[in-house]
Amino acid sequence: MKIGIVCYPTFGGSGVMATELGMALADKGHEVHFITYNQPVRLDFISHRLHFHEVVIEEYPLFQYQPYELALSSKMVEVVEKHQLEVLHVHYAIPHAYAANMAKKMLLDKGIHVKVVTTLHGTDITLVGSHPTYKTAVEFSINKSDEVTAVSNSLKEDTLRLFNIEKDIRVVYNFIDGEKYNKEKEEECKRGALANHDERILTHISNFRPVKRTDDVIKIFYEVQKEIPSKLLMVGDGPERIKAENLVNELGIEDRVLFLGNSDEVAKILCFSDVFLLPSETESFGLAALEAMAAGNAVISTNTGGLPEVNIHGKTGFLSNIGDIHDMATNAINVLKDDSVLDKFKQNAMEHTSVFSLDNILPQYESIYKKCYIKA
Ligand code: GMT
Repeated sequence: MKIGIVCYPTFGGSGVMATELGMALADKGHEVHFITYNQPVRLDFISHRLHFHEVVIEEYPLFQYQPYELALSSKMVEVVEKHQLEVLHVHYAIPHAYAANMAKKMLLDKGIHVKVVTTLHGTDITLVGSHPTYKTAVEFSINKSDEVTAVSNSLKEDTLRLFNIEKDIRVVYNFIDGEKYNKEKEEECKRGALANHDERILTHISNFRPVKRTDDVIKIFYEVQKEIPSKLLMVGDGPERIKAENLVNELGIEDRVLFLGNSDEVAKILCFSDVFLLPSETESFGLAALEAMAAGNAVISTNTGGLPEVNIHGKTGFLSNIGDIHDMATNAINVLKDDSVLDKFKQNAMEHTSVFSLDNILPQYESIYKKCYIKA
């Protein structure tokens, strides 16, 4: 099929997922066109079936806010027409689902039919989307999409609770390309570059927004390092980073915590690590936790949103209430203090990722694309 993918081209999970999906679809013989304002960070042009179309915004002094949705809709119309795309698969409802539905209407006026598949990822529903500022437009875009998917049962329930939804929402979990993580394991993991051989490594990866509670990550680690010789890797960047760095300094653990910034070598970094920390306020799925599990990390997380669907309490890691630093630190210490316990959790975590394998998930999206046409 000929598929257009619209996403945020950044390090955020929805953009990462959309990019991995596009590359996997191209590998299976589909023609995939990314329509975004930058080349997606994880996009490598290993296939001649992958294309990237940049959405360019013309700045005009009258506008306090540049009308990105208009530029995006116009670009979608242009690309669909030129390349005869059959489906526009948009990731993250705001503003992508709205822009895609407008593009669909404009194309219909020209006698061109394209289907819109919207994948809901998280804060497009829970934090931002349901805010009165956006709610009407988000609800409209969801109801007008040909197919709607959510990345977890929890997100589906949140969507049905927060909006007046007239469509079926199908749950399609995020996926993982296990091959990538196995490859890192096979190549020698140069752990010694970051920690002494007797030290454990804990990792946190996020966009350092308040919802990730990065201060809790530092506080949990502070308790852990009192009992277990260890290092903490903080990967990513965002508004809370300076605050997290200040807290590390206040607690006097600068020599134990490394801030690595944004990285497109997440698989390499995770291969060093033993435990992944994700104490989020809300998390519709927790793609970073899944990636960590694939690299053999036990996960210490909160029990919010879709996290219990990914991280199985007592098997792949542990779940705690939001803000319960003591419980999360205790769980991490219990996992880390004994080699055989840690190995068991790591093994379980890796095994559990088979539920989210590319082989399981990709056909679900392909059948959704086909279903749009069968229904028409
Ligand atoms: O909603 C966000 O925080 C942004 C979004 C993203 O683009 O990174 O993250 C959401 O989508 C990810 C991919 O499906 C999920 O793994 C994250 O759990 C989800 N974030 C939240 O729900 C906070």
